Amino acid sequence: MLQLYFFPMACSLASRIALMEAGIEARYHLANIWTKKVADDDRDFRSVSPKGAVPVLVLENGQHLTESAAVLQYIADRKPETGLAPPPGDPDRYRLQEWLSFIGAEIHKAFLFPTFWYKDDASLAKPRARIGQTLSVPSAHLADREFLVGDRFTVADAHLTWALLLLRAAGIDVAQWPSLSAYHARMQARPQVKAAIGIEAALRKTLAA
Ligand SMILES: N[C@@H](CCC(=O)N[C@@H](CS)C(=O)NCC(=O)O)C(=O)O
Repeated sequence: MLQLYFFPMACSLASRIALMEAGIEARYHLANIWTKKVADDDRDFRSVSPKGAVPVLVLENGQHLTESAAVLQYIADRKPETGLAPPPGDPDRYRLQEWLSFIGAEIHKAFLFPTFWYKDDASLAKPRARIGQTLSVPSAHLADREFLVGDRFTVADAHLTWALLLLRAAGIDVAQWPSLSAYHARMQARPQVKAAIGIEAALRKTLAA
């Protein structure tokens, strides 16, 4: 069985959404990204991944896969019939990778990461100045589309759905971009997305900030 190391409401939520949308059963281990302790057994999380960051997907052969873009595509490729990623070689597969990179680098690392890790105004001035321009890209793209890639839900939508949740927590009012906020409402109405968020939001409340 696949195993996912996650922290509630962190970027690993996208991997949980992907697993649930794919109907893949997995074992979930909470890794506290602040204390670097695995909740199950108090192990140092860096013994699972030297990066000390979620997500970490443990495959049946014991290999540990990190980086959301890789983990999400791996999960999608385990169940190609779900269409969670266009097949390799399909031009839309590169569109999927384009969005996964954009969300991971331009939204997550350029804005969300400094907001939640550095917190001070001086470090955040530039990310804050840039985030509007960044979000105008998916906003324009989604003005006349239901999903980021093609005409069905993919792991790129799982990733953006998570990022939009965190943007809200970071004080960004997504209502400024009506197509993004309508998209977010649609994605959150999906039963598996809703269930995944429900599980992690409840778990997060049990942990200190
Ligand atoms: N590039 C990685 C970033 C992973 C990452 O930054 N995860 C955060 C949670 S959203 C984390 O675990 N941070 C802990 C740390 O960096 O020490 C990915 O896309 O998966």
